Amino acid sequence: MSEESSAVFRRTMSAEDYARLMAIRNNRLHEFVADAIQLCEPERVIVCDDSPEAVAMTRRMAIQAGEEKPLAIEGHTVHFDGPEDQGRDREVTKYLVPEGDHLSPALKQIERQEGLAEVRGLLKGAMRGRTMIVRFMSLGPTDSLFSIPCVECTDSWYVSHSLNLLYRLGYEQFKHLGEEARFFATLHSAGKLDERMVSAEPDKKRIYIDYLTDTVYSVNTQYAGNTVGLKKLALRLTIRRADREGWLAEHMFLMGVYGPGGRKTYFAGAFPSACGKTSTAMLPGETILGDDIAYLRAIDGQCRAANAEAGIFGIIQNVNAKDDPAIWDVLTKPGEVIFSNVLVKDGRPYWLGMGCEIPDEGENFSGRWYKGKKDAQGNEIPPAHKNARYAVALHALANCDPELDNPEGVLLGGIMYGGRDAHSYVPVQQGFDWNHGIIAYGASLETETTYAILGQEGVPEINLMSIQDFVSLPLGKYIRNNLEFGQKVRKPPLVFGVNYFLRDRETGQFVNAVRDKHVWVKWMELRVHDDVGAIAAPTGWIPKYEDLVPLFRQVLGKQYTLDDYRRQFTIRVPENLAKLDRVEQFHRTQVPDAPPVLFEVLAAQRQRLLKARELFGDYITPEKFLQQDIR
Ligand code: SPV
Ligand code: MN
Repeated sequence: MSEESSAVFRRTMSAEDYARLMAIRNNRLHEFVADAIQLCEPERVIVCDDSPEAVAMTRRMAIQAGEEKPLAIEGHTVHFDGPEDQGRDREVTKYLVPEGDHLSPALKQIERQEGLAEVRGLLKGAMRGRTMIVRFMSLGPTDSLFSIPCVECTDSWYVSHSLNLLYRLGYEQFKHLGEEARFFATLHSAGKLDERMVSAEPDKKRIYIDYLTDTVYSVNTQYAGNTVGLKKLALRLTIRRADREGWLAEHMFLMGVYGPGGRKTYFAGAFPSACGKTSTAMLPGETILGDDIAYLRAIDGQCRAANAEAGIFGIIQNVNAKDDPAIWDVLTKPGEVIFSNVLVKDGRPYWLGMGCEIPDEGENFSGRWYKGKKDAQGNEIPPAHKNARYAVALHALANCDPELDNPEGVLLGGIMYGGRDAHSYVPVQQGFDWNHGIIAYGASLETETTYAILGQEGVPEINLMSIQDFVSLPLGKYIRNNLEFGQKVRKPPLVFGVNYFLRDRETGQFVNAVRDKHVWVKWMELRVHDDVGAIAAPTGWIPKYEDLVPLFRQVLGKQYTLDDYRRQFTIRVPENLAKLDRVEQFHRTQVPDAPPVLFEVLAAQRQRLLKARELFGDYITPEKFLQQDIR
């Protein structure tokens, strides 16, 4: 360590904090922290270890500093982000690209030196008069093949408190790794704050990712997706590391699903935001290992998966007692929960679609709120933001899976990809093989813009594997890595496509109820063990009616009619051909390095659809494919 760094530490740290930092023998770490201090000029620096005292302190300080307020229920707090800081900000989140390097044009980027100068300029002196908190965490279970050590320097107690809930503590891991710790680093400052302790200069918000040094810079923002470096910012760095090392880092939940005789089968699932991801992972009676980011590795010929995180930062729109009992339970009983951007009245949080009366006034992300309040553009402000969130540790959930921290991860039986597709894909289907599933469901994943985008409702948009925003590699390379992964394991997980948003062609109503997804998941579980057969349709294996009837009865107590089945599983040839056109067009124009096999698999799907149309017409009830193998 340089003399200069040492002097910087002594000037800003207590003897205990200094000793804690020095106990980690890692030169790059010391230089990173020293640089952060010199750049941001905090009044003092606190170095946290894994002790319960350190953890409790950051929570206490978040309240004391006014970044969070306690709510009526023990352990619950609320945090507000500014009106222009309510979600991940695609526009100002950029890769720093070194000269001579090239990323896909689809990715936001800035020349590295220029970007560094800009973001470091904004961070200069940003922590004057404040405390910088140094946190050590681990992505993936600690002391395992999956672990990635991470350090975050932040001036936000809210961010530090969120780290407690969402990740595993990693100070001890850093200590024994020493110089071997190949860590990711985040430097964050909330920037100038207003009287509500909210970032006051959203126009100066920048989130820049330096993949050359595995460092993230974030400034003038508080929304956790922009500031908790271990979340999507680290995911972008992880994808590059996984690419170099031959494994996969995915935007996926992990869950355990019970099958006959009490056996448990693990599934991963990729869904774009607000497409049913967390509510699938939280299905009552099953177990959850994670709701956002999974690492998949081939270990001894098996596909094993671990959650990068240890908590949930979940959307809290339409969470109600009936549809999401497990989430509802943890959000309404004592225990540590951080709510953000909900409506608060008399110490109680309210959110959209919670299934009860919402007060006419209170405090929300806009400050004091009353019904009819308008923003600067004259638009009515909703009581809670639709991207309002809760943060909670997985261990706080009654349905948390006991294997969450297993250093070897869990054996993965299946993967599901789900989008928001009103017209074409059936509610559940299984790929004919790994490549077909990855391409026809993952690389073809479409979602639809919602009412949130003015005048654009229902416009389909490809979001490859639901991870497109975070793929820091050429997209074709990323697809190839997925395809090749299937060859590294003896029995790759089965790949399923699900669609909770299919609508009736005549009425426009959803063809499924919210909880029907539970039946699909149980069907997948049976498929993994070959306990039920399936019908080969042009787009994949689909369930047989006689297998769904008992599942609907057992899982939901519902009578499942042949009419329901036909409405849900009729193959819509014109809509599927149109979807194929969009998918092909996307890959031809946006993925210059798409692997040839991708187009072969899509062409084969087209052939099957055309053949089916010739035999049976445009809309084909599933039983037809019992008579004739369409492959
Ligand atoms: C998502 O939007 O996909 C999230 C939350 O999981 S964020 O941290 O904003 O990425
Ligand atoms: Mn996510």
